[in-house]
Amino acid sequence: MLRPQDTATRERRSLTGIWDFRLDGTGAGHDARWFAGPLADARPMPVPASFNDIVPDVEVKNHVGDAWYQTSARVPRGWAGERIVLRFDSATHRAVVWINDTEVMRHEGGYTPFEADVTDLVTPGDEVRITAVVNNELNFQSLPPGVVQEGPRGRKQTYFHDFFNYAGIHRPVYLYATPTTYVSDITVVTDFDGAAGARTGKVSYDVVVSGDGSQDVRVLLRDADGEVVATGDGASGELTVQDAHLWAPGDGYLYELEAQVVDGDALVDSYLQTVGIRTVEVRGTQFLINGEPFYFTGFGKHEDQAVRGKAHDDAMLVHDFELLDWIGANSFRTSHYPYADEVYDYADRQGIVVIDETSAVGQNMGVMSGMMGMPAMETFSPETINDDSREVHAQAIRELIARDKNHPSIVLWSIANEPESASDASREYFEPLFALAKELDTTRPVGFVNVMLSPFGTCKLAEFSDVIMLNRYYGWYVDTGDLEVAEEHWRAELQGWASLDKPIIITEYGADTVAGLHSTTADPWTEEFQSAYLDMNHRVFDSIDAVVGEQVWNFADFQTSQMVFRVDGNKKGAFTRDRRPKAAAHLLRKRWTGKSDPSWAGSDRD
Ligand code: GCB
Repeated sequence: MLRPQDTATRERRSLTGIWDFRLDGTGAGHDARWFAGPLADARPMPVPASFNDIVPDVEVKNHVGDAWYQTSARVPRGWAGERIVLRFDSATHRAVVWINDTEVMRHEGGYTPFEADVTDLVTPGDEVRITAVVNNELNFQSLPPGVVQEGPRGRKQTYFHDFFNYAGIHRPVYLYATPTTYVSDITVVTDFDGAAGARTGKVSYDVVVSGDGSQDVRVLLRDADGEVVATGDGASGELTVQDAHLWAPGDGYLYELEAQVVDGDALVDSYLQTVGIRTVEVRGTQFLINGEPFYFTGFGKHEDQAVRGKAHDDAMLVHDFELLDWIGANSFRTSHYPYADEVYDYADRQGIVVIDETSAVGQNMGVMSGMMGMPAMETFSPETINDDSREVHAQAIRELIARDKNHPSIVLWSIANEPESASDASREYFEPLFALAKELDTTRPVGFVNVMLSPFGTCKLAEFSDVIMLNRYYGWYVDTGDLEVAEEHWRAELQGWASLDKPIIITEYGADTVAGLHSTTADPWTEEFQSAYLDMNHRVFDSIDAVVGEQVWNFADFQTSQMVFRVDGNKKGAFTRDRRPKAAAHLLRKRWTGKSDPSWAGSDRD
């Protein structure tokens, strides 16, 4: 599914703004046909935004169930004769959408787009009513999973992942128009021959055209200056780029492929696809980008901020990338769900490397159920995560790869974070999902993120993973505060993993740290401890060649559900939630860039 664009043949109208909104905890709105007229008793709600923190009301914050959104929009009169589409970039975790009185689409999964052709339901020049009911319940067949329990004060949502269950319409909504014969998909795969100076880039393309008109395709590839450097005829082919400028970490050089549908000399449709020419390969314990060993520095992130919750925001996007640059991070993981399209576009432009993750987080009853006071349960069983869940998971992988396949910044798919991975049941569940991801994209490695509860020697999924991704908290959740012992234990486990002859990325290591809390003895929760903890980890990583990356947990402090071991959220950020650096940020900057700030460590300034 291609994103809406403004091109010579296409136009879009953003529906972001303030919509009408009403909670519906009992689900009465469906039967009462709330979509069939103006939403009664509505309050204003911004789109995009999570609804939870907009209103200072615990009923809104912790709402479980349906939430209705409604707006009206005038369909541009110039769209007569065009194909008209309604598109949501996401709605968390599922939605049903109506145009006027007609249901036009349903979608499961909170982090990928969905759209419907509404041409027959709208009249250019007229106003339409758009209603969406968004549901935020998590169960064993949703991603992520959760359980809704009846409590003394109504229904309560429990889940097994460590971030707040923000919900709502988190990303832009569009009405857009294309010609009735149009480019409906593009796949681009790149390669190159030769060395710097005489490098020939190869861009294989595959363009899908839908509609009844001419199916003739022409493509033009332009360089960053807008010069056409290659052209092709036909829906698929390979373009050759002399003296190609590669996309590389830190050098987000992009070409632009224009896919045209033509009818003789007439232009029927035009779609613009950015292209970064680069290769990715796993060889032995090395992770190669453009044939060169790459070492990941950076973070696991979250889409999380005050007020907006998980809503996309360009100011925060650019600011976060500036901080990544400042600190010397060359990469991040989209823990623990697909992020907004804008994030990957910007990563492409900035030359930041991305590990792209599905929203399969919390498939592990062992990690959280004890802490949440829930009875012990099997993770994978007919009553819990089962075949239906796997189909939802498979669909999430399909939608992720379909949406993100053309981003040069993405070098690795992560199909799950910390699932239970030591049982035969987990192996049975996951084996076909690894196969699916590899079949859908033969150009990128596929992996999953392993949890501490499944240490080296016990994991039944590592054999399917091209890269070993480990989340480890030696010195924090185990050997708490005892960094010497933690270092021994950590090194011993890591040496085991290194024997598998696969690259290892440490996708999480971190310690909760309250900004401003200090001690001379580096006690847990202080800024000194966070720094000492990171130093210890770095000593371990530096002693093991198979380690090809370190991503600190987390880039910034973030909101979680209420738990006794969370203080207004998770505090493992190198930055606070409002993006102020903790001491650890300066330490990381020194390690990753060699630079230190004048205000920090005065004795070893640049
Ligand atoms: C993990 C999870 C992450 C948590 C983190 C923590 O292993 O992957 O979602 O937030 O630990 O801080 O406990």
